[in-house]
Amino acid sequence: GMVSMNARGAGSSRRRSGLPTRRLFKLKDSSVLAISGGDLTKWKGDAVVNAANEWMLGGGGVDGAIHRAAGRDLLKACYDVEPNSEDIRCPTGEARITPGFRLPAKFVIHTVGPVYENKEVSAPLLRSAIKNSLLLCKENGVKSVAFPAISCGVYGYPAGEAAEIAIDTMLEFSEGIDLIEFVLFGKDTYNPFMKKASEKLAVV
Ligand code: AR6
Repeated sequence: GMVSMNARGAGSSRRRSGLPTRRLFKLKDSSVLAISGGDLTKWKGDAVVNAANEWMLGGGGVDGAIHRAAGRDLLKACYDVEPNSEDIRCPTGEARITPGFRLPAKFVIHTVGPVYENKEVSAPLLRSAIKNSLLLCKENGVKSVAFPAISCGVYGYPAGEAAEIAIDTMLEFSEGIDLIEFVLFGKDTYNPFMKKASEKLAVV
């Protein structure tokens, strides 16, 4: 992430300090999609989505930040998720839920996006990761959820392509969720995600 996009303050202080604007768009029914810049670990709401890996025992990027902020109890809860015979707790495209522990969010939804190969192979996996995260929200009464730009860091997904898939999937599966927010850590994701949302969605 970039220094200028650290999550500090909110509302009007955001603009004065040069932090990016938060914008609201209409999904379906009464669901709202928000796009903002900042640090997901500071986000207050029912759930944050973690861009995890298949082992679910932490890592770098947003995964590392979430584990640091939530504390060791999150690692214990992840460890307790039943692994398959290959020690995989969450196959690519699936999602698992744990408490948020010391995070302001009640839950963490851990999902694993694809390592980017090409549009044909990777798009269905990214779509599945987002769909399964939203289904877990519904099963657990989550009404507000924040997503990072899944796969857009070390997994190498081009941000514009990822934004398109994420927004399309949210349009399809947002029913019953009041607020879905992208909390984006740098211009490299904030700009393409804002552009796609502006093209596809009406503002609230
Ligand atoms: N808040 C919001 N977004 C963040 C934060 C934060 N605190 N920190 C980073 N990002 P990545 P991936 C952004 O690499 O590509 C981990 O090691 C970041 O700038 O975290 O899905 C896992 O353990 C980028 O735009 O996730 C896996 O092994 C976005 O989050 C692997 O990385 C996603 O970048 C997953 O790779």
